[in-house]
Amino acid sequence: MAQQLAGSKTRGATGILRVLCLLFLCALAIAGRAADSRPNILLCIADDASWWHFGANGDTVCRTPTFDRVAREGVNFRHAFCSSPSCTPSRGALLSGQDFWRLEDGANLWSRWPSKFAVYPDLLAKAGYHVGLKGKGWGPGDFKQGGREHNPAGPAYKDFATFLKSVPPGKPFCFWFGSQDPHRPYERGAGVKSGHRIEEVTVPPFLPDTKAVRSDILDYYFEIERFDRDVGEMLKLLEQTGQLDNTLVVVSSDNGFPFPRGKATCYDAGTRMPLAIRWPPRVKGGKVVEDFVSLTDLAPTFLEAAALKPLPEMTGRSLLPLLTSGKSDPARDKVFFGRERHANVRASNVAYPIRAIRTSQFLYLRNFEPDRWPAGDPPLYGDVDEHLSIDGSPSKQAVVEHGDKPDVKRLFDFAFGKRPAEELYDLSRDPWQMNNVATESRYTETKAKLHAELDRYMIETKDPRASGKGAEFDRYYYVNYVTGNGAGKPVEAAPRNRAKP
Ligand SMILES: [Ca+2]
Repeated sequence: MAQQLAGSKTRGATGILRVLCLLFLCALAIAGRAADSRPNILLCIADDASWWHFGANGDTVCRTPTFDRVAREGVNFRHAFCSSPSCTPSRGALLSGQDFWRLEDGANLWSRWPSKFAVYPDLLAKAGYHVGLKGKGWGPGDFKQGGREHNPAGPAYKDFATFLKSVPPGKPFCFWFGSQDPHRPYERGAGVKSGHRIEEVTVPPFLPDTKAVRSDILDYYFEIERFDRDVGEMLKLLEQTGQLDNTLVVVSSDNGFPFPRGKATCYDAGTRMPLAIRWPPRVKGGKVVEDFVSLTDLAPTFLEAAALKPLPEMTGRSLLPLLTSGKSDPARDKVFFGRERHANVRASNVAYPIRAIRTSQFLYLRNFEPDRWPAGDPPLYGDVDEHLSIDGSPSKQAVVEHGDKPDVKRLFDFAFGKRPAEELYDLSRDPWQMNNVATESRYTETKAKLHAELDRYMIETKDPRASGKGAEFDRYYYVNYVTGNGAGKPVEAAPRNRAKP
């Protein structure tokens, strides 16, 4: 009897165990299905490409069929801006979803990444995503001094195919493809060799229209086309493995083209970014969005797409409502950006600090240190193409070497001359932002309004420049081991920055 009872108890316990096991497996299956339904996230980011130079944005010379496809089958943003027109702070802002001026060391080029700032790839990894990086992630700079083992954009993989093979079954992935195109240096004449003709090029009015400049622009196009082909290969892989449609694909850039008055400036050529997003299950294709968005909006977008909540410290706002509803958001009528230190190109390694607000009609800039040289100290003016400051790019040479000629002098001043404390451009009359109307009385009211809006936003987002602490940015360490104004030596850091963080 006792044995029968014991037997029945054992059988009872076994039955309960079986039920528990079944429940556990069901829970796992449900969790697995939930994980399956989350989208993969693929960010493809060019290095130094401006908004204009993509087919879907109106360029008739540069061939970008992949970008055009993503734009056509998804959403093309016509007013997307980086947080700062410089690789490191732009990428840091994108990864953290915060305005670059909130990132301490990370606000500068060749800086250290402070590990206290959360980045979306880590948050997605914690939520079960398989995360990887190919190419240029956050940087240039040093993330190891901040305590990280791998780049904030993800652990590095040889290529996308290798990464895809490493994704565990049932797990969504998050991948960052950071091309080094179209960053300088260029192979001279590559654009012409690839079949382009220099007569085809439209030279923006802030550059001299010479053969050398045209050829330089074609070399830049050659590299954008290579970036576009690389992205095309990745999409093909996703298509072949049946994963394309459940992948949120983003194609963009980190800052504008590396030409005078482009990269490292807060004019549109430095800050206006290509941005196309494709995600068929949630986003109807063929849409063009005019709302103003920032690349800081991407991190909260990715988190929301993965059913996570954006962090409270993120100043960017998810683009999902715009993407899924197709309705314009009246609050997205402006965007803010700026810059601190780009290359080490001024005495004492100081920055050229700018903060800016861009609306559909106006660009308003505040230059906090107008006595400094915006593009770097003469004679090198090295901020435009920092590690080429010795020989310079053909376009920079065209401006610098002929700066004493009357027709080029104006362009030289635009690119390298000192600037007043305030600049205001009326884009309805001046799309290339070459006629500063800040001192014209008819714009007094507009200027005051934009000034106040910029102030308000800087205070709200705790910009050190808003509370008189802007000099902090100049004291952050400059991890420069490529060049620095041609010196090629690490720059001495301020004493408090010499210690390990
Ligand atoms: Ca860049």
